[in-house]
Amino acid sequence: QPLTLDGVVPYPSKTVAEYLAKGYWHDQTLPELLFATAELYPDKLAVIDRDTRLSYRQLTDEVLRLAAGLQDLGLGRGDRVVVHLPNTYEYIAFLFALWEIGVIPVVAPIAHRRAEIEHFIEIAEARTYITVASDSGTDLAALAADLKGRWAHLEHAVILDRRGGGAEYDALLSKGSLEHVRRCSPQDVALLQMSGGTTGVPKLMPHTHHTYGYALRRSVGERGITERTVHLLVMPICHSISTRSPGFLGAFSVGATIVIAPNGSPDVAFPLIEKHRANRVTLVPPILLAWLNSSLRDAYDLSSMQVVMCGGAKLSEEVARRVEPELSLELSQSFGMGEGLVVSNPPDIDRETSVRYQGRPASEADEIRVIDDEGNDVPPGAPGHLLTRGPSVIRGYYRNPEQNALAFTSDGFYRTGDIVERDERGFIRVVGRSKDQINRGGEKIAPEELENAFLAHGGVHNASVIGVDDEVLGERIKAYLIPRSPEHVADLTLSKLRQFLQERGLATFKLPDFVEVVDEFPYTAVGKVSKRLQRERK
Ligand code: J2J
Repeated sequence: QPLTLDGVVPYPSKTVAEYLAKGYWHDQTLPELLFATAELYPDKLAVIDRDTRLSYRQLTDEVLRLAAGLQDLGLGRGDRVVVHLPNTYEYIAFLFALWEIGVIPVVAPIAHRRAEIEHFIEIAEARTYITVASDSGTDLAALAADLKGRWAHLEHAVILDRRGGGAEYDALLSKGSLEHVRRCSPQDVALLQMSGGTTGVPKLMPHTHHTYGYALRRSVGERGITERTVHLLVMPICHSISTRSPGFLGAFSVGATIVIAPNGSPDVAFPLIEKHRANRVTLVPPILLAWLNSSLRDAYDLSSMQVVMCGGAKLSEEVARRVEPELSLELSQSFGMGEGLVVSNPPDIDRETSVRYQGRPASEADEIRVIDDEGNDVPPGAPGHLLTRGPSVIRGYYRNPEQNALAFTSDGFYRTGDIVERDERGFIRVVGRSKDQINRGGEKIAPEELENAFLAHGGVHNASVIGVDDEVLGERIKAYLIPRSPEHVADLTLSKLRQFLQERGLATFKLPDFVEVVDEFPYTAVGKVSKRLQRERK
């Protein structure tokens, strides 16, 4: 029996039946996917992380022990647990162990801080918070201790050592081992994942075993991932790029190996490629640019690397053109979103398409509409708003009817907020954005969240936050501030404001790159702050 989780918009039963009948959704949970592969390839390496190398058999053994430990904490089907870990194999073990006992992980990037974590614990009524002792100088153990007293539902905190493992992890592993049986339904919510922000507080996306299973199978099929793939995972591990596009789940569906890197910078990634003969990687554009321009390229043997997948933000054509000649790598662009849809360029596509387009849907079930401001479909080649619906796309955010009314049509299409052009063949190019969001090298920032934080500053009368063009990151964050009074101007410097926002518990990647104090904002005819004019004036 599927679990009903309050605050989740269900798929119409007709759609469920159709997706199952047509084979888009399989009768398989995510742990079942891992266990099936482990039967086929018990001794193949599943994951390499620092000095840890786990075969599929070892990984599944560890998952079942961890599941026993988590069950011993009193966790069970439908409970929510916030998982806030850096790129480590323990993250993967926790996810499978939680799924194994039917618990729903709420996954948070390690860059998140107090403000985001509090929000997730509260909205999901989480029973446990799993994190590391510290990250980049922030004491997360202290944060956990502080948070634990705040809500009756938050019963446990599990604190790993700074880079994973540690006594609390070992204690969870010491409770024996569960037997692998189905404890949840593939139709259940598998995880709650943060969406790229457009609103004052981050929204959570409920993905089921069905939606994730579909997405990872498409991604693996499209991009030729096989048991011979050695995928270097460098992007934040909880992002859907690292999880299901194709990510570790895609890799585990075919018996491939995942090599985990803490990040994608050349000095970290290149030695790992050489050491483990990695042949695939997924990068965001600024990291790809760093690889292209790195003086370390000659210092390491990168000859095993075959395909670089790039997505998350617009890749400029000039940079795209450099990849194959300079890195001797196949470039596979992709365009996707946590809400579901991912398109990518097939491997055999011509060079011009692979450079200029981000891809096309892998299946007719991935429904696409490109419409004008009035809601009419536009002809091929014309720009329009992208709407999408399908077996990978959620039908609404978790516990958020207000945003759902705006972001989803009544017949279940997600309004992506992206402006795209689709050619006669169905290939998509991203040409702009209608949503109020900043894409800083693949990190998504909601201006409204920052504006709200600025408004809590005693010296700020009003705030408007925009993205300004940047050669490397695509965009950077600029805040225009109107001071309460002339005496306050001295407090509104970039460094003081960054410190203020950090103390409010905001993740570092959301802090502004530039601040400008102004007397007034430009307004539109209807009296709203005109971000378009601000961008033009900057
Ligand atoms: C321009 N904008 C892009 C691209 C994403 C695979 C790939 C990416 C994501 C992702 C993902 C872009 N060119 N190539 O989850 O599984 C912008 C769009 C989009 C938003 C979604 C995956 N690729 N974008 O980036 O949820 O604006 O997912 O709507 O983080 O990133 O961001 P996110």
